[in-house]
Amino acid sequence: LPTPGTVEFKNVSFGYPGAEAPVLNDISFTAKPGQTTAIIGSTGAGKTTLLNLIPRLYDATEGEILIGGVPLAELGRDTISRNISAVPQRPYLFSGTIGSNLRFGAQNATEEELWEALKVAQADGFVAEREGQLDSKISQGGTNVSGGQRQRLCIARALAAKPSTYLFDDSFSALDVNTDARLRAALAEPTKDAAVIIVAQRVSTITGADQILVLDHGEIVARGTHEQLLETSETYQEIVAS
Ligand code: DCP
Ligand code: MG
Repeated sequence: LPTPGTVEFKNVSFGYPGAEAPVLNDISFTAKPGQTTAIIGSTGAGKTTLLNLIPRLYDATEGEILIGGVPLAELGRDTISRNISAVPQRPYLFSGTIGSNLRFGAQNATEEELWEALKVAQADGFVAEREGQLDSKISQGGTNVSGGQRQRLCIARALAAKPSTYLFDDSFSALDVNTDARLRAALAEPTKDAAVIIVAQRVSTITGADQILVLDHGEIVARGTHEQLLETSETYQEIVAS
């Protein structure tokens, strides 16, 4: 890829099959490598839908999405999944072990690399305490770990794949504020050359983002840094105040 990681939306609209109204309307932005792009907005605004278009869970109805300057349609599923790590809003673990879950998308990762990913994800502590550690069993759906642990294991899995683009859908909301802050600080180094797109509920998660997109009813109603949006966007002020 010419500029791996860069995600570009060009006038993208999307409606779910069979639905009357589009869920996303004329979305344009560029998420650059080395930068964090945050998406914030009320429930139902279309944040998850927007993220899901990037790994082609759905295809845009209008407009175009490019990764590294190449339209998604020309990239092929393998290239897309090799380049993108997505942590979904409801993260999922498979039946197997912690190690096998982390190696999904990183088959050749060494144990050392897995522990490194766990450390960044603030998950090394509880994994070290489990009997068998990386070999400890995970039940289907990950029902034998807590929601916050599941979220952190899925973040570690995303890191272990070493992609050029990271998509985090509300991945930090189940964490307490301190763990959230530590995790995001730890993410800086491993994601420094990647394009990072974060959907967030909490403003504190994204105040440091290079670019914040405020999504409302499927449209980007404002964009800028935290400071800029505090000055310019009423919608953003309302989110901050809520
Ligand atoms: N929608 C739909 N069919 C789906 C998923 C969503 O019709 N399979 C609709 C429901 C919402 C709109 O699309 O009206 C946007 O949904 P999103 O899940 O994209 O919204 P958010 O991610 O912004 O909401 P939340 O903050 O609750 O996660
Ligand atoms: Mg969502």
